[in-house]
Amino acid sequence: MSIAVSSPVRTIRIGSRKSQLALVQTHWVQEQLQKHFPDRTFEVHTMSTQGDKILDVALAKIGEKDLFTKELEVAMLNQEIDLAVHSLKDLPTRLPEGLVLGVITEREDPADALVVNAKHQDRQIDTLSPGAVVGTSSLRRLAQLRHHFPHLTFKDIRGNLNTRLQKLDAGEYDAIILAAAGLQRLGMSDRIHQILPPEISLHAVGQGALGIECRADDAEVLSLLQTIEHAPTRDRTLAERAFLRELEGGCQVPIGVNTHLDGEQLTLTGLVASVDGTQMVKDTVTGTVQQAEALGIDLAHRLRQQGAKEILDTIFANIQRG
Ligand code: DPM
Repeated sequence: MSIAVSSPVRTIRIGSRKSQLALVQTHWVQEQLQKHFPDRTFEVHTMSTQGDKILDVALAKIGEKDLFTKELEVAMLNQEIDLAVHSLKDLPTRLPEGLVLGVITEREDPADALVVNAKHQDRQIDTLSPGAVVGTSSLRRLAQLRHHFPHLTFKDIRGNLNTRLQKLDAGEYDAIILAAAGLQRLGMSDRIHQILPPEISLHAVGQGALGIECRADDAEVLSLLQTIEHAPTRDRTLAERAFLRELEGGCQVPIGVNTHLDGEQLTLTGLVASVDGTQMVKDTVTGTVQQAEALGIDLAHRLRQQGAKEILDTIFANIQRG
């Protein structure tokens, strides 16, 4: 008589930041994986990152690219967790040795949204009164909005989504700009007053999608992750990320993008702007999805020829000066 020896099935440990949005995203991933692999155990381990702790300094001044990912990456390399769920736009375009972007899941609406104080219910971004105070701490949003609406006043805003909405409702701001995707995932779509069209605001690279990072040599986790891949989102965001990587841009630079997929045809628009919104270069490239990353690189080269390098060098020099 022979006894079947079954190796115990490995529990998969999913790492997450502790913010409400991060947890909603992580639990969604856990649920999807559980659906595909009902016999396995997926555990969530939460941890704080540097970006969660430093709340009083403008993000752009901190300058580090891995602010929201580093602690999770260290835990992965130390075998304490097996994968980490990130908002793709917070995941640097270059990952530490030994880690890879295992999968990209389906994107929500990648656009930026205008959220207003109740007294401005009848206004849109282009009808806010001169001097109206708009809250954002994204250099990308700031640069583009200053360019189009120089009569508005812009003020830094930090904290999680609920904190920001409270500050808006308390009257500290007339309006704030947030990613539509974050509001949608938290069940607060009703707060989206206006979706900003790409002509006004090109979104951040990867905005609205989730990126799941894991160890490069963990074939088992890599194969589990394949079940939740969304190919159209992958193709679009790989082009966007190649564009950003080629420009050597971090998370906090005035670089915006927009992608459009029509069958096999991928169109990528990118923009680089100065923080004051006075200088702006923008271009569009089209190719097939198989060329996604090459398209991103091509667009970066084109914008560099049009002056993007000088714009970015000035910004980096200013950040370093503090
Ligand atoms: C990055 C930026 C912001 C976040 C910069 C940018 C916004 C910072 C701010 C790279 N990460 O977009 O130009 O406004 O202070 C962040 C949000 C989400 C992921 C919130 C938001 C949710 C949307 C998503 C913060 N990271 O952008 O309103 O998952 O794409």
